[in-house]
Amino acid sequence: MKSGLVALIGRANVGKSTLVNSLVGQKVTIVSAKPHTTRHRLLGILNGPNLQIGLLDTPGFLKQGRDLLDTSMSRELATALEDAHAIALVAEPRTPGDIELDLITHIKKSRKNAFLVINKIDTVAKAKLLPIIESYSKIFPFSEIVPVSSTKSDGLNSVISAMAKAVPLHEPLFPEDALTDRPVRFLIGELIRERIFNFYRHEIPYDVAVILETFDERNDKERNYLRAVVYVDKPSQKQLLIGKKGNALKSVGVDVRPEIEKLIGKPIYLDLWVKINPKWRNKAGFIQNTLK
Ligand SMILES: Nc1nc2c(ncn2[C@@H]2O[C@H](COP(=O)(O)OP(=O)(O)OP(=O)(O)O)[C@@H](O)[C@H]2O)c(=O)[nH]1
Ligand SMILES: [Mg+2]
Repeated sequence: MKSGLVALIGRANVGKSTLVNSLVGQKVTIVSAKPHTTRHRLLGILNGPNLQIGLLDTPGFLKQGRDLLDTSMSRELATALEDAHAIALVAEPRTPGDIELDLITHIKKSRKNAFLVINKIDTVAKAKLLPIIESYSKIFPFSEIVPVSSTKSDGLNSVISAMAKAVPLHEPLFPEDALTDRPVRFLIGELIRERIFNFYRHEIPYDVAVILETFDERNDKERNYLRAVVYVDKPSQKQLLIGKKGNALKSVGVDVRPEIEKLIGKPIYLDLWVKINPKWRNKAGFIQNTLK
């Protein structure tokens, strides 16, 4: 039996979270077309024959932080690097840029086994891959270079075998029926945040945090009552989020409800509120609360 932790690191938006979900076989971490969607490290668990991998999804690499949220995201990434037995650098099918070079420096310092996953190969012609692979292998001796498409589930078996080689012989680290280390309360807040990342433009998603304040799980009730608060930074953002006659916020609720119901296996009543918490991105205690 082999079991260990693999950290997936990389530039924002390269598809780390999509890859984690594809490998776990279920959605455990949220995905959006906007960069810096993931804010906390999160464990997804992959179980295979004689193999269990703890996949550490991490926030996209930030060269320079502007506030405490950015600092916290960078710390989450650093901790995942420390905890992991091996590292998967995830990149887009392009020659390495500044961010990839910085991350390779971190990998070198860690002295851990590292392999490269080139994701989104469905977006480029095959002929373009070879020069990209060559330029990466000149920079660092990756144990393997694996081209994949996470959305098309293409090449996933090669990723799993690269991971299997990189983790130690060990009893399973986690219960075999677990999919993630995060409590369901956190996952529900994340699903709501994912909708906001996908529904709203400009800076709104980046200034939004979601906290599930009430999760009434009583079995005697036909529906579970959930109260979630969406925090924003400014009054103008609150207006935009709610929309005319509350229509925009209502659409978020209608869209996310079935997915929450699927997650907890019971119909819900979802009460969504918007509150202003000025400069929350610089409040350590509040940021910590978004993790629970
Ligand atoms: N075409 C294509 N798109 C992909 C693939 N994998 C991910 N994407 C898209 O890339 C975007 C970013 O995906 P995420 O999984 O959120 O990326 P991430 O690296 O976790 O991003 P951060 O959390 O912001 O660092 C989404 O729109 C995904 O649908 C892929 O293999 N092919
Ligand atoms: Mg992510």
